[in-house]
Amino acid sequence: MAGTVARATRGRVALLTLDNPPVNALGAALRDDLAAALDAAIEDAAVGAIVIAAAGRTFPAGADIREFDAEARGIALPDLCDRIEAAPKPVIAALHGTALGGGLELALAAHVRIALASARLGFPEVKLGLLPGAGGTQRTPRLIGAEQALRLMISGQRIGAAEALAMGLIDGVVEEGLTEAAIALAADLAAEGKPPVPTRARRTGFRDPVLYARIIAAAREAPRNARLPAPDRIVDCVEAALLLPFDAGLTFERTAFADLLTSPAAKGLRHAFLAERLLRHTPEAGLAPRPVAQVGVVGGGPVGAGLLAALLGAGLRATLIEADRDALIAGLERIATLHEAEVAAGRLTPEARDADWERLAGSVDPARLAGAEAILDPGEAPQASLALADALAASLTPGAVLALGDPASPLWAAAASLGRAGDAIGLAVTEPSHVAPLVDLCPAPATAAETTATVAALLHRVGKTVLRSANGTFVLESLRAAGRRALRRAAEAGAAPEALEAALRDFGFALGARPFGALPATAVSDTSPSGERIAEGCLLALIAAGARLVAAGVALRPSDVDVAATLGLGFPRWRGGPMHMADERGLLQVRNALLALAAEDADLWSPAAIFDHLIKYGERFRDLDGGKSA
Ligand code: HSC
Repeated sequence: MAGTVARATRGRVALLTLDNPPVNALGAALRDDLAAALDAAIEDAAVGAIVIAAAGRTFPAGADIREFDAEARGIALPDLCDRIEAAPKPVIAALHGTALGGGLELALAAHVRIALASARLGFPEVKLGLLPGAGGTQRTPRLIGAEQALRLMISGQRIGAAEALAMGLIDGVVEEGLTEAAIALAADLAAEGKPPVPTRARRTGFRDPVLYARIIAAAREAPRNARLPAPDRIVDCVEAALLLPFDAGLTFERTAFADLLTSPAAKGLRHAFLAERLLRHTPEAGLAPRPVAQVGVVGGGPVGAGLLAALLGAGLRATLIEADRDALIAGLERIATLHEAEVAAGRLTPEARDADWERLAGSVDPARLAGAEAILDPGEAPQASLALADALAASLTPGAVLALGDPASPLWAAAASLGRAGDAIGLAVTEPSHVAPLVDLCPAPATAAETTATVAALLHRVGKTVLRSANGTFVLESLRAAGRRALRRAAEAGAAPEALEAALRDFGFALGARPFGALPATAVSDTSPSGERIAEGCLLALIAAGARLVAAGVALRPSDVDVAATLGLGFPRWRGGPMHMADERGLLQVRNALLALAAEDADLWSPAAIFDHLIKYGERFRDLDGGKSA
C-alpha cells in the first residue's frame, strides 16, 4: 500500500485499488500515489496489464472540491489522466458506485472501462459552475459524439451503466464480481500483447463532422441563464474537440476550466455544495436515532398532506389525525390529489401509489396514534392539536417523539406535564412540503439530543435536507421575516408590488414559492427605489439577520444561513447565499452599507457586533464554518 493506493499483483496483472474514503475524491495524495503506483507497474517487466479499481462505496466521485480554493499541490489531474492514457500497457478501469466528474475522466483516460450494473456515471461539474477539466470535454465526444457528450455535460445528470454501455462510453457491464472480471479481461489483453489504443486516437464520435457541427450550432442557440457561464464554455470545448488537435483541445479546455473556477458563480455554487454537506455536522450527529416505521401526522392541510405523501413515498406507515370527519376526508383527498399528479408526471407508478395508500390510515381519534414512533404536527389544524393534547397520555407511547410546527401549540405543555418534554422538538416545514427540500428543526431547551437525532434521521429518510436551528428560534423563519420587512420598507418608499417582484427576479430569486410571503401594499409616493436598491436592501437585511443568528448561536454556522436562504427562500444558488456574498464583498464594506441603512430601520439593518469582531481579526464568516466550507 502506498498511502491511498493499494498495489497487488495477480499473474501478469497489476491491480491498483484507490482507497480514499468516503468517496475516493481525487485529492493530491491520491493522485500522487496513483501516479507512483502506475509508474511502478509500467516499469515492472512482469506486468502486462493494469487494473484501476476502487475500495469502499465508489470509484472516485470527482476531483476534491475542497482543493479548488487551496494552493495547487501534487500532480495535476489532467496530467495524471494523460499519463494513464500514454501507458504502453493496457489500463482497465473498473467502475462501481458513482463515477463522477474527474473520476469518470480518469476512467476515460484508461484504455478499457467496465462497470458494475449498479454504477452511475456523470459529469456534475456544471452544477458547480465548472466543466470537466481533466480531458473530459475532449475524450467524451471522441467516444460518443457531440450530442450525447453535450447532454451529459450540460445537464449534469447521471446515467446508468447500461445506458453508458449502449452509447459507447464504457466497454462492458457485469452484474457482480467487478474486480475479478476486470482482472480476467486485463489478463487476456496482457496475453494478446497488442499495444493499447488511447482514447485520444478514437474517432467514433467524429464519424459525421457535418452533423457534429450542426449539433454544436444548435447547442449554442439553446436558451440559458446568462449568469451561468459554464454551459457555453462546454459547447466551445466540445466544438474544439472536433476542430483542434487533441493536445491543443486539452489546453483550450484547461483555460476554460481555469476561467470558470474563479468565476463568482462557480465560487457560489461550490460554497452551496459544501454548505449543504456541513449541515449534517450537528452536536447529535453521532447519536443512534430511534427506529421509526410508523408515523402520525396531525392535520391534513397542505403541509400535513404533503408530509404524509413524502413519508409514504419513503415506505413508512402513516396515520392522519384530524379534528372531524369532513377535515379528515379533505386531508385524504389532498393526498390523493398529490399522488395523482405524481402518477400523471410519471414520477410514481400506479402500483407504488396503491402500495403507499395501503400504508395510510386516517382517524378522528388521537388514541389511534398509539404505536406511532413519531408524531408530526405542522400546526395547521389547531382543533386536532387540542384533541391530541387532551389524549396525549394514550397517544404518545413510550419512546415516541413529537415534532411541533407551532411554538404556541398546547402539545408542548401537554408533553411537559407527562414528563415527556425531552421527546418534543420544534419543526418548520417549507412548502410544498411533499417536494420542498428543506426542513428546519429547532430543539427546545428540554429536548433530548436523541429526539433531535431521531427526527433528523426520519426526515433524511424522506429525502429532506435538515437545517438544525438552536436556542428556540428558527433560522429560516427569521430570515424570511427579515426579507419581508425589507420589502415592506421598499413598499413604504413607493415601490409597487411589480417592482418588488421584478427586483427579486432580477437578483435571481426563484419566486414560485413566494419566498417572503405576500407582497406588501405600496404607499402613495412620487418616487420609487430602483430595482437594485430594493434587492440590495433585501440582501443586506438577510446578511444582518444571518449575522445575528450566528452571533446568538441560533444558526450553528454561517453556511447554515446560506443553505436556509438557497433551499428555503429561493435565493440564487449561484450567489452562494447571503453570508457568502458578505464574505466576497468584504465585511468592512458590508458593515458600512448596513450602518448607512440602519438609520432607516435599526432593528432590520444594524450590524451585529460580530462584524466588528471579524473585521478586527481579519476574518470572514466562512472562518466560523468549521474549516470545511469553500
Ligand atoms: C471535478 O471533478 C472537476 C474535474 O472535472 C476536473 C478537475 C481538474 C482540475 C485541474 C486543475 C489544473 N470532493 O454528499 P455526501 C464529501 S468537480 C470533496 O454526504 P452521498 C462530502 O463533503 C467534482 N469531498 O454523500 C462529505 O464529506 P463529510 C465533480 C467530497 O452518499 C462526504 O464526501 N464531482 C466530494 O449523499 C459524503 O458526501 C461532484 O460534483 C468531492 N468531490 O453522495 C460530485 N464529494 O462527510 C460531488 C463528496 O466530511 N459529490 N464529498 O461531510 C456528490 O455528488 C455526492 O457527494 C456523492 C455521494 C453522490 C458522491
